[in-house]
Amino acid sequence: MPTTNLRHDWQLEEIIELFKQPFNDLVFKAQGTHREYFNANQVQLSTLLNIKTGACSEDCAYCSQSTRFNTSIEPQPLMELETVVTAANEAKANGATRFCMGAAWRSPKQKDFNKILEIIKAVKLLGLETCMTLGLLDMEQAQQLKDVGLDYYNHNLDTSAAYYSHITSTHSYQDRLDTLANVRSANIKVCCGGIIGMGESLEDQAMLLQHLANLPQHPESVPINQLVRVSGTPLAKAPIPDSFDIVRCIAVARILMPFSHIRLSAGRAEMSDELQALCFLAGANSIFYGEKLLTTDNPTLDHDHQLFNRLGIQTI
Ligand code: SAM
Ligand code: DTB
Ligand code: SF4
Repeated sequence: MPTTNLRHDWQLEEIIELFKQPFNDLVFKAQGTHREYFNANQVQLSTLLNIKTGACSEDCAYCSQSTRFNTSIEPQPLMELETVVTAANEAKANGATRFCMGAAWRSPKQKDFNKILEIIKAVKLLGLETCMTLGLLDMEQAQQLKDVGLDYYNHNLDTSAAYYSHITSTHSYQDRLDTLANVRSANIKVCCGGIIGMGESLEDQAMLLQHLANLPQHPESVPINQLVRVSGTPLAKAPIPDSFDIVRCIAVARILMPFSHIRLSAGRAEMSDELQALCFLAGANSIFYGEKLLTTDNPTLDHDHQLFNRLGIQTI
């Protein structure tokens, strides 16, 4: 598939103009773009497993796993290899093609890193694509992950650079950009997106998408999460965004990054089937599939199968 005609020079005003188009025009344009690059009736399935839970030093305002907030999460150390492999096998049997493993760390420590490398090797042997999200990485760590065959690294920008200090004070936007650059230079595919519903403005959403689209190479996967409002976190009572704004965000991401998988990520458990269908129409072509995200609930497998059957969507 030719990627040479992908743009990396999006101006903020152009993106805001896309957001402000009439809804039908925007969704029609996004669906047209989607069809140029993808089968519009296929959705990719990624299953998540939290391999290290809670007790994270960072203060990301949305996160159930920060040690700074009083949430109901019971911290758990890094999982044993066998437990991860059992879960990966189950995900594969249920139809997932990618297995994404998350750890609540600012960055991985050396003592855990060798175990992480063994986990990647074992999950790859099952014939699944592997994805890890472990926090900040230096170049050497990224290279070590690549050497054992890691396919994707997830590291979200979460919001605009301008709004980031409202969300986290313990690391910077630049820290996250440096990690993304390290992952890219190790030749690992990039999974990078953000969260909607943290009190950010439309301009912040546009700036986030601008940043992603103007990276030297578009992320191969772009997760768009709707905030899951976790009790005990500073964002527990954030207002729920207008459903149509989620669809607009997906549509703009699809237009800006036509060759990327746009993943309708966290928040599906609170979305109607009709809203999810609109997101697929706007160009979302991947989901997190499995009854749990990291610490919160996702739709049941039965519910997702029924939805895809009703929509005539084939899963890959
Ligand atoms: N600690 C690592 C990091 O911060 O990159 C990896 C795990 S972190 C939980 C992965 C991503 O999950 C975050 O960057 C955020 O985008 C998403 N996330 C976490 N909690 C969320 C929530 N309550 N609602 C929506 N997305 C959330
Ligand atoms: C991403 O963008 N969303 C996933 C994954 N990458 C790691 C995480 C969503 C977490 C939702 C809240 C929770 O379950 O704790
Ligand atoms: Fe820690 Fe990641 Fe949660 Fe931030 S998002 S508190 S870094 S687990």
